Amino acid sequence: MPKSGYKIISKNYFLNRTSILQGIKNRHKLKALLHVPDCSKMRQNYSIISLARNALSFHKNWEKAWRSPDPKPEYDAVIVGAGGHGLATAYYMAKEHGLTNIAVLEKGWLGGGNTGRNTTIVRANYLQDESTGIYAHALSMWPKLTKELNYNVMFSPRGVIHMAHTEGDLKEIARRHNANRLQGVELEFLTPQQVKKFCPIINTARDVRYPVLGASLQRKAGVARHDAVAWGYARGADALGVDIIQNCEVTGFDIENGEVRGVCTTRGNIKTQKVGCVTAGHSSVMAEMAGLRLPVESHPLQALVSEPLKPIMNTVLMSNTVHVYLSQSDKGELVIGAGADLFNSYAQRGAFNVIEHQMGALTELFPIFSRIRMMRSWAGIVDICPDASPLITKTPIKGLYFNCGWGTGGFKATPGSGHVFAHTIARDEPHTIAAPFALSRFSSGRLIDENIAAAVAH
Ligand code: FAD
Ligand code: PYC
Repeated sequence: MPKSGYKIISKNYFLNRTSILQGIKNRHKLKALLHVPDCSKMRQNYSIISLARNALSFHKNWEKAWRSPDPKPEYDAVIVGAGGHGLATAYYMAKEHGLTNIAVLEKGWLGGGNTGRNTTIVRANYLQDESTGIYAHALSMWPKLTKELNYNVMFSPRGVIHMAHTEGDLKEIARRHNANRLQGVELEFLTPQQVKKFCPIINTARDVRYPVLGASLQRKAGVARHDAVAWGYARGADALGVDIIQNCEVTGFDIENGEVRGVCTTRGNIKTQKVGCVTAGHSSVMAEMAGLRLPVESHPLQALVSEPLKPIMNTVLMSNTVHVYLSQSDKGELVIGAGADLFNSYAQRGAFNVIEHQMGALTELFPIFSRIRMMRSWAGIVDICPDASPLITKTPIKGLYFNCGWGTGGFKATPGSGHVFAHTIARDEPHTIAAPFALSRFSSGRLIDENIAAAVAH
C-alpha cells in the first residue's frame, strides 16, 4: 500500500480519521483515494492466533470465507466470470475505486474455469514493451499478494527456465534476453553446464535428438497456488461488499441505444450501467450475445499430474522445441503440460495424441521419469488472439468491457490484469498499461506479437 497517500494529510487527521471519514458523505471515494482499508467490513483475520483459537473449538467456528447472496435487482457494475481475473477486477474496483455495489456472476463455481485448471507458472519474460508493462506489473504484485489478501497464495519464486535446443532457440532466447534487459526486466542466460547445475535431473547428453544448448532463467518467476488466488480475491472482494453469485449464468444483455442497461441471467434480470466480461474461453460467446465479434479462438488446453514423488525438481522448466513444461507441486506431483489442441472446442477435455506427445517429450528431456505413473488429466478452454496477447478493452457499446484473450498464459497476469481492468471500468478510460491491449489494435495494425514468448502451450 503506497505510503505517499498518507503524506498529504496532517498528523491530527489520523487521530480522528474515523470520525472525519464517517462525517463525509462520499467516504468510499475518499478512502479509496487515501488507500485506507475499510476495516468495518474486514472479515476475520487469518493469523497464528486465530488458528490457535479455532483449534481450541475443533475448527467449528471459522467464519465462511465469503457469503452466498441472492442477486439484487440492480448494481453499479457487474463482472461476468468468477475466475481469478474477474474476482481480482471486482476486488480492485471495490478497494481502489470505492465501487462496492457490484456483483460477480459465475455460471459454475468460482475458480472452476481456467483459473483452477492451469499449471500455475508465473513469469514476466515476454518480448514486446507493452507485454512487459502488464506482465512485469503483475510479477511485482505477486510477492505481496498473500499479505494484501491475508490469504496464502503460496507464491514460490523458484525460477523459470526456458530451454534452447536449436540455433533458432538460442537466437530467440538472446533476442528476448536483450529486449528484457532494455525493459529493465531480469533475465539470465545459462550455458548447458549451468542448466545442469540448476536442474540436475535434466538429460544434457550431446547425442540426443534435441541436445540442451543453453537456456534463459528468470529467477523471480515461479509458481503460485491457483485455487488460493481465486479464493483469496473472492474473500477480499466479499469483505469489501462485493456480491459473488455462483450458479448464475449470463444469457444475454439489455442494450439500449448502444448503451448497456443490464444483463439477463438464469437467476433473473439485473440492471446495471457497466458490465465487465472476464469469461476466458467463452468470451466470443459473450460478445456474440452483444452483437460483437472478437478476434478470439477457443481451444482446449490440457495438463496432467503424476503420482506424488519426493522433492526432485525445485524449478520450473519449459521447452518449446521438445514441447513440454513441468514443475513439481508441493504435494510432490509433477505438473506437466504441452500444446493446445489444434481444433476449436468448448468441451473441457483434450485429445489423447497430445498426452502421448507430452509423455514422449517428458521422457526425452528427463529419462529419469520414464517409469512414473500419471494420475489425472484435465483441460480448460483457452481464448487465443492472433497475436497471442490479451484484450483489455472498452467496446463500441458504452458500458461494456472485455478482459480476455489471455490464451494459455493469463494466470501469471491475474493481479495486474484485475488491477488495470478495474481502473478501465471504474473510470471508463483505459489504464495506461491496458491501453495498448484495446480491440482497436486489430484495425490499427499495432499488434503485440507474443507467439514465441507465449511459449510451449501455443
Ligand atoms: P477463467 O478462470 O476461465 O474464468 C472465467 C469464468 O467465466 C469461468 O469460471 C466460467 O465459468 C465463467 N463464465 C463463462 N461464461 C459465463 C457466463 N455466460 N455467465 C457467467 N459466467 C461465465 N497461464 C499461466 O500464466 N501460466 C500457466 O502455467 C498456465 N497454464 C495453463 C494450463 C492449462 C491446462 C490451462 C487450461 C490454462 C493455463 N494458463 C496458464 C492460462 C490461464 O489459466 C488463463 O489465462 C487464466 O486462468 C484465465 O483466467 P480468467 O479468470 O480470465 O478465466
Ligand atoms: O504462460 O508460462 C505460461 C504457460 C506455461 C504453461 C502454460 N502457460
